[in-house]
Amino acid sequence: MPHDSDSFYEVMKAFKEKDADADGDPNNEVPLIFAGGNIIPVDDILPYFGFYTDNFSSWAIAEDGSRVEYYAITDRYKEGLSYLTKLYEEGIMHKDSLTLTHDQVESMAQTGTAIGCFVAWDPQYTIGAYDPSLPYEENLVTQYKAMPPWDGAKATSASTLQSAGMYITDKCERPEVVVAWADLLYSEETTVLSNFGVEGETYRLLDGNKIELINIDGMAQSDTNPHLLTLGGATAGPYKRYADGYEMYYDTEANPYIRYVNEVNEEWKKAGKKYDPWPAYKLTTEEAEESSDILADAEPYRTQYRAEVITGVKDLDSTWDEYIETMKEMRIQTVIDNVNAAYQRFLDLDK
Ligand SMILES: [Ca+2]
Repeated sequence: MPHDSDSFYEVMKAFKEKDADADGDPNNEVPLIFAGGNIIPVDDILPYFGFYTDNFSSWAIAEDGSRVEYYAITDRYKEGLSYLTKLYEEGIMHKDSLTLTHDQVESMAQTGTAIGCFVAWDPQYTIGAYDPSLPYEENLVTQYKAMPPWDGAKATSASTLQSAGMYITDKCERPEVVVAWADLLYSEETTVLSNFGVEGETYRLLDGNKIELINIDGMAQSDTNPHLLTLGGATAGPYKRYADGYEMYYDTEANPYIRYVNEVNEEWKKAGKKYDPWPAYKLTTEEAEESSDILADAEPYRTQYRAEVITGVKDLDSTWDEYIETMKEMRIQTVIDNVNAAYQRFLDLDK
């Protein structure tokens, strides 16, 4: 199991060169792949380098916790980019990793392409759901193990502490009805419905308070939030997320794989290898508006530059200074200041 960038490189290289799937063709393996076209950006490798990032954002909390960095203009990001460029150049990273969608990666994996490493919430999303009718070892997904954070790094945690809001338009004639409906989102009944669906159809109730998911074809059953009722993107919805009186029941005899992701999560937590969830700092309206105007230019520029460097259109070392200069002209420092003002207000709450 790789434990730093060098050993990861060696393992990926061996996967590529030594005919990992043993079909006699040493060139049909995919050592490393991302679904960068929609949900799995190549930046997902950065936490392994010790980036304390929020999911899917370009921000990282500095090592001493004192401030938030727009990581895409830091030297350590430059090192990460250089590493990704090497993986691309040498054919270790799949050449379409910046544009492939998750569906495409999933279909490659499930039609026989040997993939060495990929990113997913649960390996079943990419490799295919565990089939309890087959022996454990014959399920391809069981051959994949979660790679622990590299030396000195930790894994990111979902940003479950982010605040979410609900807005009512001034055209709404009966706001009290909307608010009453919102109240329902915090009831135990609706929480169970939104997380687990309908009793008898998508879950079974055992011993009065144990919920077992059923009939969720093709979905990884270890996922306890199967998006049966999605509100506001499901992960940051303005509603109660956990049903206090219930617990998940897993039939580990019928499906010994079902708790794999949870177990890895618990193991890393116990070993101190998980960052705390991101703080719920909040920008003022002015800070947010100004920042989003600037990021509307800076973010596409960041991803464009990242793609050009990785694919070799631009040479990293000779264009980096110009990239930083352009970011400064786009006033990225103003966004950094705004975000840090909000972060500081959050830290001050503890005082
Ligand atoms: Ca092969």
